[in-house]
Amino acid sequence: MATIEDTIAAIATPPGRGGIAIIRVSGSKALEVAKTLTGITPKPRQVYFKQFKMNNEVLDEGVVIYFAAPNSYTGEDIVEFQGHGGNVSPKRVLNGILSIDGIRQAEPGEFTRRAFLNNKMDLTAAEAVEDLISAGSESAAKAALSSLEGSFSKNVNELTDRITNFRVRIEACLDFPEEHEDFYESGKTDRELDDIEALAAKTIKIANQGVKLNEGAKIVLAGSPNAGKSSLLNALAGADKAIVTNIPGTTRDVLTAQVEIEGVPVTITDTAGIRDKPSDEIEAIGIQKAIDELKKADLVLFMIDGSKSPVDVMETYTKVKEFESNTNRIMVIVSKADKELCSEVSNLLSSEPFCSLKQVRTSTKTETGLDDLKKVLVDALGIMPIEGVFIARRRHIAALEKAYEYIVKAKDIVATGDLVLCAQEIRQAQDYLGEITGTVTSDDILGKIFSTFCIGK
Ligand SMILES: Nc1nc2c(ncn2[C@@H]2O[C@H](COP(=O)(O)OP(=O)(O)OP(=O)(O)O)[C@@H](O)[C@H]2O)c(=O)[nH]1
Ligand SMILES: [Mg+2]
Repeated sequence: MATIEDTIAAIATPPGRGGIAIIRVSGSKALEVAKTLTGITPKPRQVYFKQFKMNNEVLDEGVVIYFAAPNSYTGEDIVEFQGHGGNVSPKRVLNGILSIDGIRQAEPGEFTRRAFLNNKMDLTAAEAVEDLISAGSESAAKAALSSLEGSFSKNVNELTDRITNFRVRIEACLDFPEEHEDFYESGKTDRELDDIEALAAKTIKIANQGVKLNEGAKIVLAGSPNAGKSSLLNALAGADKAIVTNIPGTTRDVLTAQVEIEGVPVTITDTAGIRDKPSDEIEAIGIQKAIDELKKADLVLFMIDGSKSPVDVMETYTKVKEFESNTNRIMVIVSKADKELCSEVSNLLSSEPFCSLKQVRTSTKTETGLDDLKKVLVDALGIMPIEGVFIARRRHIAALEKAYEYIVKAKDIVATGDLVLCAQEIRQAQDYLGEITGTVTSDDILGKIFSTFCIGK
């Protein structure tokens, strides 16, 4: 069975062609591995150029560095072999290392898990390591780095400290009832709880933005054939990604483009035009795929060709609505603004259901309305540029919201004078905050978190 006592090894750099690959070894046998492969016992933090050999066979040559515990990433002895990149050479070195008795392949995220267990970083920082690696935009990377450097934990710890101080006062009051009046009279208690609530609300707001940066958003272009969806995808992506023709039913497959809107990584998905009578089986499959994409969208841009009499627009909309019932997530794009707006389309747009939806008129030919569209998207996706934003995950939001719920409960109860119950509620809030930074965390949760990490990190 794998335990934390094992010495672990993994290639820390991505597979494929590259100049250098790093093979990392962590644990009590790391130095023995260095000795076996290079014939020397490296001094901590010194660089040696050596051949990496197993049983007299040269596997590679490169640099070996030793980081002695506890001054290493994991807090354990670490040896790094920096050899040649590529698909083969690093694996030969790793296999050589794994053939040494007592060394096993690291599990995903195991180096970082050990760093957490050895108190080198708290849980938000450990998660930020992975979020930094998979950041989809510069803003996401900056926010991840901010969490890694402790800005998220600082917020949570400040909240926890204030709650602890409040608990100390409550407990004192419970132990020494003569302080009971003082507890209420000064108005300090109300102020303290108001401050705690405000800080929790602020932290949730920033964390929500952090989740957006982390996860990005998904926008799906949908509508009747020939409405101009693929043209809009190309315009937003700034590249000819999708085929555009005047033949209805051109797009069959799902196509995506990555764009950045106010720093948030956004995936724009182009889909086959939805109609009742597809021209062939391939188009029918494409339409089904379009419908599947609707279910995953944060926002659907429903495109209507503004230049000609609407055909089946209501039917197509009804279909879209069937799979995206939240109309806050549907926006109407009226395309081909360089041409005159057809009066029937105009009538359609001023009547239900379209008059209740946000509408933007665009032309990809003259680029009219594209800047407006981006502004409206920022709004619709709830993207707010926030100072000091840190990266966050849904589990953090869930825990913060629970903590907030208990803070509000404590506030209600304190007014009734039931301080025992109030202390219990505030304690619950504290426990939820502890889940975020990892002071209160089960093995199950840790397993879930670290299993999504890269191997070698
Ligand atoms: N004048 C004008 N023509 C446009 C505009 N956008 C798209 N078109 C034309 O409309 C036709 C259809 O455009 P597409 O972008 O392929 O439409 P689509 O919605 O992807 O169509 P399907 O893939 O068939 O569902 C093409 O001939 C485009 O050149 C626009 O803003 N102005
Ligand atoms: Mg298309």
